Amino acid sequence: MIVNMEKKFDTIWINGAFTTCEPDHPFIQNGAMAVTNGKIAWIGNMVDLQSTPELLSHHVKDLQGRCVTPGLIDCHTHLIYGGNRAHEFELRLQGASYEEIARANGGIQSTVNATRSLSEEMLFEQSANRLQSLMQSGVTTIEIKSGYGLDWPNELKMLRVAKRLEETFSIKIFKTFLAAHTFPSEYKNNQEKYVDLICEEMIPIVAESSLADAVDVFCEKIAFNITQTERIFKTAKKYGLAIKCHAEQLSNTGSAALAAKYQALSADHLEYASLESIKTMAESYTVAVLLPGAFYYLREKKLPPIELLRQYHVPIAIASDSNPGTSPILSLTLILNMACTLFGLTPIEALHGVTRNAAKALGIEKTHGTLSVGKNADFAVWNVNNPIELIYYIGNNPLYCTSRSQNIVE
Ligand code: DI6
Ligand code: FE
Repeated sequence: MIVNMEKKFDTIWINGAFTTCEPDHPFIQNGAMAVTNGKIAWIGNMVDLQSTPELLSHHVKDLQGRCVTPGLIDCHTHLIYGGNRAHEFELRLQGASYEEIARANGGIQSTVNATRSLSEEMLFEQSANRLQSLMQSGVTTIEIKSGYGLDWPNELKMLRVAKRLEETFSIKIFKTFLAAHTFPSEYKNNQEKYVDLICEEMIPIVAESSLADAVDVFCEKIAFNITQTERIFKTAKKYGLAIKCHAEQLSNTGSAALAAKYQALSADHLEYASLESIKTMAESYTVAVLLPGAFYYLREKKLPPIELLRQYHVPIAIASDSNPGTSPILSLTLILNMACTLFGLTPIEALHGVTRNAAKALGIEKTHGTLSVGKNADFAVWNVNNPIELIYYIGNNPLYCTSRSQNIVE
């Protein structure tokens, strides 16, 4: 018997269809979920509630049969940037390749120029609009990379904007330092000096000032080679930062295996990853982050090795890769659709790719990614009865509301 003076839960959500993304209890058809201090305190069938909802909490919310999922996690984005690259989109439609445009000082370098020229205030404003769009597609946690500054003042400007976005919108932002995105024009003929700058000056400050959670490298013919990548990984590890890698997007470099050897949280893209890379990833629990938006915009033909990832039980996450060059996409539900239609993931695999496995790709799986007792109460409520409908429609917005534990001061 519950004593009326003290209610058991802060809030209780009733009459919902819960997709927990837990392997053991994936769906609760007519369920309830209770939240206390920003954590999930109880989840189960309505019939198993200890008492009537009103006796359990002052705040009873009737979901009226709506579908509830964990809050979506976009675990790979480049959301903070200046300008846009619509012109390159046009050039590619006329037959120019991404590499050709990059080598002609377009590509990442052109966004670096545009980002450097913006004030911190303007950069914040432009990025805030994009963040709000992604949040409207159910995103409650997001990873954002630096990498369009490529000198210390501008990389720092990006990381400060990320922090301000986090505070302004009460959303968890995992910050990744990506000074190793490409060689800025002033170091084009002196690449080693730029790697020195990253390893000897930038990473130590990033780590000591807790400006980022991880370090990422774009390992590719047009960016950092495998030796340079390894040196940056070693430095990141030495300073206690997690590792991520843009691996084998355009060619087979062995970078996914290298990232796994350094216990990277994730290796991302992977269109050209080999069997060897996948075996190494499986051994080190490195998550495969697949990015169908970039595959789509580049009109890539080579699919990532989905079947091998399944066979070796490498967790598959999917993300927007939201960026001005190869994936100007601001809807994670569209990305869910693309993961199914372009990559052949099942809808449930895709959903796990933006929840439980995306949490693993950020190393936050103890607190995020599933609707389970003890985890943060980050969830999305949708105006649909079945989670497959989130993936099936394009162009409507079925989001009803989200709840983010970041809102709650503990
Ligand atoms: N791979 C990508 O998909 C983005 N970065 C990367 O290394 C593209 C970034 C850009 O073209 O601006
Ligand atoms: Fe990327």
